Amino acid sequence: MPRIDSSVNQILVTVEVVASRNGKTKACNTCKRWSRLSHSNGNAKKIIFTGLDNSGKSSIILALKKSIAKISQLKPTVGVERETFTFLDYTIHAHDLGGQKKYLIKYLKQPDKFFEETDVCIYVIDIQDIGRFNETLSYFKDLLDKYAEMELQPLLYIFLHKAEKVLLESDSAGEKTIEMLSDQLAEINNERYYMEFKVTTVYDIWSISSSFASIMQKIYPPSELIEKAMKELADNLNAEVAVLFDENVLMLANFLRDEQYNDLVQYTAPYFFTFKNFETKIKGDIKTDKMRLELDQFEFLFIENKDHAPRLYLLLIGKSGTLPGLDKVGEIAQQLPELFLQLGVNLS
Ligand SMILES: Nc1nc2c(ncn2[C@@H]2O[C@H](COP(=O)(O)OP(=O)(O)OP(=O)(O)O)[C@@H](O)[C@H]2O)c(=O)[nH]1
Ligand SMILES: [Mg+2]
Repeated sequence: MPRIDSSVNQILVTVEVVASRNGKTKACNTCKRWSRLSHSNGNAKKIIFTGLDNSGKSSIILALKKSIAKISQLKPTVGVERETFTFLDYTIHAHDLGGQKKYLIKYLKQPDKFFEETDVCIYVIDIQDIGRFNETLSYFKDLLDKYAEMELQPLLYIFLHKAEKVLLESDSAGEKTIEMLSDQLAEINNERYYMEFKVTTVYDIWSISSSFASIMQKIYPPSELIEKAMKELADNLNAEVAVLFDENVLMLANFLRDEQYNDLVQYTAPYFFTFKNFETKIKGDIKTDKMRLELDQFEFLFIENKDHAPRLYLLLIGKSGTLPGLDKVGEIAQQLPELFLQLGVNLS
């Protein structure tokens, strides 16, 4: 890397201040970009979806794939269907185990074939199907016994599903059902496995996506997730550096392709914040929510996310001519709080 003179006085070569657009940024393809960039990194996880037939396993997977419209056309799953998801740059192998009786018998007879190397087991129960509670509790017990025999320690997530009445209306009977089921499941588990309960419905997609995000947090430590999110952002924008700050110039997350860029960040970030503080004093209607700076063979973009409280600031550094236009970068910056929220990372 060439030597960089980090004196603030010499940095000011060109500052391009771009007028802000009013209103919120329209939805962009960020999510698609995140997933398109994903690739297997040898850190793939196996997630099993199991439970009785008709409990909603395949519907949950479609909800995660944002293919809600297809739920009405779902047919009972024949045997095991394998799906591959990407989450940031992790690969998730989801195994949707058809729940008809004949299949359950088969899985339990050949557990090695179906349950080996399970990292997470999502056990789905239709909480509206009271007549089949004993049946589902019995399969759950058999399943846990098989995991014990195989000496596996999957993380168990119980999706108490079809809970729209509980989540979207107030349904005290449904709440009692959930409590009763949770007690019985906990008793069967008898603290053998890590187990969490999630209340879900396809009528509230957030209930499913946030449950899945919390599973991801459990599998991958949040700091690692943040790092990966910033790396994906940098890769996506051809940036050498991507740093997220709060308004006190506190670094919330960063990705540096090379440690040597540290100095550049350290010296340029305060410069942008200083300029921001002058905004109110500048005559005329000059906005400083998007700034571009060129310095030698580098360019810098500084973007403010005004919709998030507290405000977030994204600093990108790239080789000259490689960073995208400010509008594109602005759209992506708008998506950051949502992404971090989904990861359960508290930025406030
Ligand atoms: N009320 C309600 N119905 C749901 C919900 N999720 C799924 N369903 C319905 O439940 C039925 C069964 O859903 P599937 O996803 O096919 O169930 P499955 O567990 O995959 O069933 P098998 O493949 O046979 O094991 C379908 O008619 C879905 O529309 C939900 O949250 N609430
Ligand atoms: Mg199915």
